[in-house]
Amino acid sequence: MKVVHSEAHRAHTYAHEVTGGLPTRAWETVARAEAIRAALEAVGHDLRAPADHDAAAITAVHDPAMLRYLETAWSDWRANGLDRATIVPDTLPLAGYRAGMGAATEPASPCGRIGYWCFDTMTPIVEGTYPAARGAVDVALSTASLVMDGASAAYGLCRPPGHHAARAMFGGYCYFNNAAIAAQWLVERSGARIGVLDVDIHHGNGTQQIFYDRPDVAYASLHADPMRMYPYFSGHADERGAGAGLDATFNQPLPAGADDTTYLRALERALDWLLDRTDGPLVVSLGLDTYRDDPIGDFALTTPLYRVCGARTAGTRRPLVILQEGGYDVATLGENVREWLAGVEEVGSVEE
Ligand code: OKP
Ligand code: ZN
Repeated sequence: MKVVHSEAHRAHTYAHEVTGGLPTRAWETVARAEAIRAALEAVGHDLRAPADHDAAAITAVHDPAMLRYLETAWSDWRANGLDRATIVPDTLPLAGYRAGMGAATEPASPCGRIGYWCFDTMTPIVEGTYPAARGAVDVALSTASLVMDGASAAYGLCRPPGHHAARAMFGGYCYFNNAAIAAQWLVERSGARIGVLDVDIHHGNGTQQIFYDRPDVAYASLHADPMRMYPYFSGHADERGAGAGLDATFNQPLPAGADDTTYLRALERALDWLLDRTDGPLVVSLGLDTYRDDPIGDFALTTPLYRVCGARTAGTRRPLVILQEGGYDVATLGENVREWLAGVEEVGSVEE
């Protein structure tokens, strides 16, 4: 299968994230993407670098002011004489802050700006963050191009991931929403109704929000119930879209310990639902943090199940734009991605 991978992710690196106000080890690491790359190279997948894309595809789904923020955050921080290695927010404009008083506006202070745009403390900005995030978008768009040019499936090794990034807010290790940018790009070029299948254990709040009121991109997600897991504030089963997008969002929150059988049944429901509502390519937000040993997940999936999931997804016979999201057990991440893609290839008609 054609695999797109960028070196730019390597400069997005930091030792700690902030959990519960304290520095804890970073889970979203360079080693994750390198483990995947090594595993895919080892079985002979066809790796290539992405083409550069201009910012228009980003501002088609994100607030241009957020793009400007991410582009300038590091130099602004430095220009203000702040010399810490990472930028993390400490003051966040919750809905209650300005309730009844109109929306918050972006302040001038770099410490205020990060709280205005970033919704959690686990998504630091370092010097290499912006180039890496742009690289991940390039990966997503080059993967989508391969599919528009006739590939039945292609895989983009996006890092950082994207599905928590909303129109005007980033977080959850995500800066730009790679999958949403790819889906929007596909809508514009194919004129078809596009599906997004999000199998990361965390709800893709950003992707859901970006398309919530639209019928042309249908979003289906299987994830840990937000009552117990990050991102906490979205992903309930009664969130089904709004306005013209009503019934174009489908959430299946699953219990702790969800096993292969439970998961496969939910995946099949999501695929049937997507087939009914779309007629074009599917974008897959591929998170492997559903794995039984994932350090931040609580599902019980096994490696062989990923091959079955890939095969069932390819069984839709829709072109697949498969984009990497989470997955934090570095020891097994490469083989779990490899197995998912092997399942796709087993269904056939995937060139190379
Ligand atoms: C990004 B993606 C662990 C807290 C983790 C952030 C999770 C972001 C997941 N103690 N919080 O969906 O894999
Ligand atoms: Zn995740």
